[in-house]
Amino acid sequence: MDQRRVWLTVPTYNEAGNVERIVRAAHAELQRLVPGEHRVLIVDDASPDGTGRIADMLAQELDAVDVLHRPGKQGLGRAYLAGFERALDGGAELVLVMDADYSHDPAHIPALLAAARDADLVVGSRYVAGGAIEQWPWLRRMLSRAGSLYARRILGVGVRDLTGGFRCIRREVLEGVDLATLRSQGYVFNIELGFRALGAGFRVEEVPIVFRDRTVGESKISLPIAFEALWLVPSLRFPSLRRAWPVRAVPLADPDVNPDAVLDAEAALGAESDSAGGDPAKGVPARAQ
Ligand SMILES: Nc1nc2c(ncn2[C@@H]2O[C@H](COP(=O)(O)OP(=O)(O)OP(=O)(O)O)[C@@H](O)[C@H]2O)c(=O)[nH]1
Ligand SMILES: [Mg+2]
Repeated sequence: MDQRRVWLTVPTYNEAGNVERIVRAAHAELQRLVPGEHRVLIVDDASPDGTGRIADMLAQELDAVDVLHRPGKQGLGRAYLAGFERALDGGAELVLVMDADYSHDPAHIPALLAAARDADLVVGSRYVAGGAIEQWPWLRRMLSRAGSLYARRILGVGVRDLTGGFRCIRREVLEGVDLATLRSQGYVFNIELGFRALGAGFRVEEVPIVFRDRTVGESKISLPIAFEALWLVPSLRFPSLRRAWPVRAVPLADPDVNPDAVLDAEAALGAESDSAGGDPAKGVPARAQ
């Protein structure tokens, strides 16, 4: 496979109205910053609105663009994992991640890449000086803030925007956190990955981003996904709570995963505690404070 240093992963589900614009803009930004050294990977879960076909068209036209088609909607966490695995196989040293709905502006990519010179995980943050959220209704704004504060307090870490999905991740982090045992199916994935990274002693840094509400397409956030966060976050910090939570361990090498394959919880948790047993609350690197 063609090996490239910087991979951008863009998960898509029903983003037919956004995917072309975001991929072209991000691709152009990367071409300017790291010419010939990047790939853009669209991870589409068989979107019924034809996003996958538009993605294929882009991949045909632009050398650096690839598409990973998955058989059905398996959640954002699983899409990230599939993208990470492909990027690592493709020689990625840095893996960028962004949403397809233009909430994440490709104009912030230079700041994320620059920060990754000194940090292992860079989080585009709405909640540090210079960061902002535009055009969100107050309820959404409040829920997001409350969710971030909840995660930060319960986990005892200093990162202000743990749920943020605009990131730049060093290869070593993805190799060091035992991806196969990350459990979150939805948006908690970002919290879990950040918490694991801190626990493993990686440097986490936040750079300010201006986040904009999507103007095209529909949000995939749902009540079950929000509830996942409520009870999953405490169990990240307090492992004894995990017993109540059946773990789905997914074989990473198989893109046609069966999401119903619920493996033995104890076995999966045993594997996890070998690799991510630290408590970031006790040793948060200075940059994350
Ligand atoms: N491949 C894949 N992508 C997904 C899935 N769920 C969401 N996405 C993508 O993940 C990104 C974030 O999802 P959004 O629906 O924008 O969720 P959000 O950003 O929390 O909410 P809004 O901005 O209000 O829409 C978008 O690019 C989605 O298309 C999924 O199950 N599979
Ligand atoms: Mg969005």
